[in-house]
Amino acid sequence: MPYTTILHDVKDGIATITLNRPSKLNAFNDQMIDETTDAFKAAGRNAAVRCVVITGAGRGFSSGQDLGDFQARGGSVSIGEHLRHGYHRLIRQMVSLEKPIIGAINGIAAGAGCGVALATDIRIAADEASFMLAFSRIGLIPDSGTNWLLPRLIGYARAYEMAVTADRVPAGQALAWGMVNHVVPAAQLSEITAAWARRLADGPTLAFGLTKRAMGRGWDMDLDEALEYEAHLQEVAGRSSDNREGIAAFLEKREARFTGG
Ligand code: LHQ
Repeated sequence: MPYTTILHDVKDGIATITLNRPSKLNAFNDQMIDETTDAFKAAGRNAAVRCVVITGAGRGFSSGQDLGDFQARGGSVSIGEHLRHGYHRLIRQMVSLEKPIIGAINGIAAGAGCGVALATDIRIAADEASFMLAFSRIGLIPDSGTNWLLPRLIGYARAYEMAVTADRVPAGQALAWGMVNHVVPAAQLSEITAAWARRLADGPTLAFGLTKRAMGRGWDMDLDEALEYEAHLQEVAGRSSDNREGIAAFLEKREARFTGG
């Protein structure tokens, strides 16, 4: 599918998705939701892709739903259906993608844009980035998985405060709260993200994917279930060529050369 609202590049095992409606701080219209979902789906299908990076063009990561676009429909669309057919597919696609996703958060991530940022696995924020649950400013509740993801990351008290105040949380605060993994100078975001992407794309992709599955499902399990699930997934990882290569490399005192299988 030819994309018009995102830039999409696949090179050396790394797929890069750039939200590309900079004049609106990369607000999501229907097309951008569909194209982003499709790009993540394609990353899942392409065995050559071993890491995905998502970022925004211009000074924003994403300002969430394009409110002008939604308003223009004059109330003809139910918000629930819009979410079900749009953002839910996108968030599910990201969370279920068994490959690491890096969020290179270059600027503000607001509303559903914050939800998309939270659905990445490793978040690297520029020092000028910020996060904002803009929803309550327009009389809505957080959506796009935010109510599920954010309290798990930073705890209920902080998440609820972010929701009811809709205040901007600067990158440094987000780091202190555990919302992002790293904060870097804006001018170095691309370079540092590229180094992270290289490292992850050179890793044992199957094990990275199964780890994502184990941790994602583990949230809702008791200890016995989680232990059993780990054993089941480890059985799978233990049959991979990367497991054999990792052990051989250790014993031969050399760097492992993982191929992802
Ligand atoms: C925008 C937007 C935007 C359109 C900036 N839309 N143009 C799901 C289901 C259905 C309905 C509702 O929503 C949802 C989920 C959601 O995402 S709800 C939350 C939607 N997002 C927001 O409420 C955030 C709205 N934006 C803002 O509050 C500000 O733009 C922030 C705080 C993000 C950035 O502020 P500034 O840095 O001061 O930038 P700005 O406001 O000047 O924006 C730059 C341009 O981008 C401007 O256009 P203009 O033509 O005047 O230069 C804005 O109108 C446009 N823009 N966000 N969401």
